[in-house]
Amino acid sequence: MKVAIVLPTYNEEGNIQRLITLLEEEIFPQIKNHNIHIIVADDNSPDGTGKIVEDLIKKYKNLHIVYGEKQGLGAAYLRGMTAGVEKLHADVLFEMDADFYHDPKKIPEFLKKIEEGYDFVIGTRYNNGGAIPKNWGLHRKIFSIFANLLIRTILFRFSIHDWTGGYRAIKKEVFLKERNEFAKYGGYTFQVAVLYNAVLDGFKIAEVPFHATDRVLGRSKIAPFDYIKNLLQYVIVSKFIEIWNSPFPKYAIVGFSGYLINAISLEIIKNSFGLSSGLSAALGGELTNIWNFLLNNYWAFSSQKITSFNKLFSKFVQFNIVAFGSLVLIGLFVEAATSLYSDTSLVRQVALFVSIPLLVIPYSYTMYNIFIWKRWHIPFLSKLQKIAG
Ligand SMILES: Nc1nc2c(ncn2[C@@H]2O[C@H](COP(=O)(O)OP(=O)(O)O)[C@@H](O)[C@H]2O)c(=O)[nH]1
Ligand SMILES: [Mg+2]
Repeated sequence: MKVAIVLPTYNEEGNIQRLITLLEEEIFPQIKNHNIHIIVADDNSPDGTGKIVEDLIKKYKNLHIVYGEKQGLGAAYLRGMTAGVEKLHADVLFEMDADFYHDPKKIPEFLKKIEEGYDFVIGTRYNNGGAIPKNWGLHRKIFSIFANLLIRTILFRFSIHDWTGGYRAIKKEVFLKERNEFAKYGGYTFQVAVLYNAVLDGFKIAEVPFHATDRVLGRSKIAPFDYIKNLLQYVIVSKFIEIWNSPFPKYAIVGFSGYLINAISLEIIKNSFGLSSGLSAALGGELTNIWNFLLNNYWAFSSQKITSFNKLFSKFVQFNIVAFGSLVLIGLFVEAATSLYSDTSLVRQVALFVSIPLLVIPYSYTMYNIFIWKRWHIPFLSKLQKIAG
């Protein structure tokens, strides 16, 4: 494969020659099965970084430089990667800092993951033996760990440990799909945005642990507070949009309409057929199940719509089992609340009311997504998911 390592630079005169030499003389010779290039994306650094690279280009034919205005790191990557795809026809693009923060010895491991079929390989500092720089102060360490934990929690994607890091290898297809995310945001928010969109688009993600090392020469260019503010804003807004676009709001409307159907049908059945109250409620309950199942299938979860008649039937049976589980949960909760406090109408009603958002919604939405409509693929439940059909 053709690989382009994009090195963004702004005033890296102290590092760039040493890094390029290390890559060319020590790392690349170990990689025999790929054709590797370096693209320096320099923003007309006043310290003469570009001149140093131009001198090295005379020596290394696989070294290139693209200049541009200083418009932030994301814009520099966009420029470098666009050149990689359009001019070099690269299949794989690397993101890597020019200040030795990212251990270049790890490049072969990234490429191995790509060979295994992954689309997006992330260098991670937070699991499997990865590490943040040892010489960082305690504050910075806590801050860095906490920020990533917060992002993972808000996005509710725990299998990716390092969202903010800038040591990555992506396939050309990922770049072409997500290229608009690179220059949309200030600071390093683009790193999260590119990765998050790749996750939503279903690209296969892998992680490679590495030890980060603080720069020895030159200065860091980040402005921490702006960075954190933009990042948090991005993550919260994006998660909100994800939920908004998911089946969840429609599922909630279906659930509420089901409640109304249940209440009304109880009265209609009782009054028109003269059945006992209990039987009327049970029949109304089953009518509600049918209503909920059909509306969820053809509207809320229409992206995973079940169409074959046989499957519709077996899924409806499963749906009833899930609904029965909800009843059990409500029953247990009301029972617990009344025995814990007092068996009054107020406690019963409050317990019933609270049990819906606390237990029934998380439980049933999860079951629908895992077993009925199967939007979520949970590795350790994959056997059960298969059985569910
Ligand atoms: N082209 C370009 N490179 C940048 C810019 N900001 C940072 N870089 C480069 O991006 C890498 C990481 O930047 P650095 O200042 O070390 O950030 P830190 O590691 O988060 O402190 C280095 O190679 C920088 O030279 C920019 O605005 N334009
Ligand atoms: Mg750095």
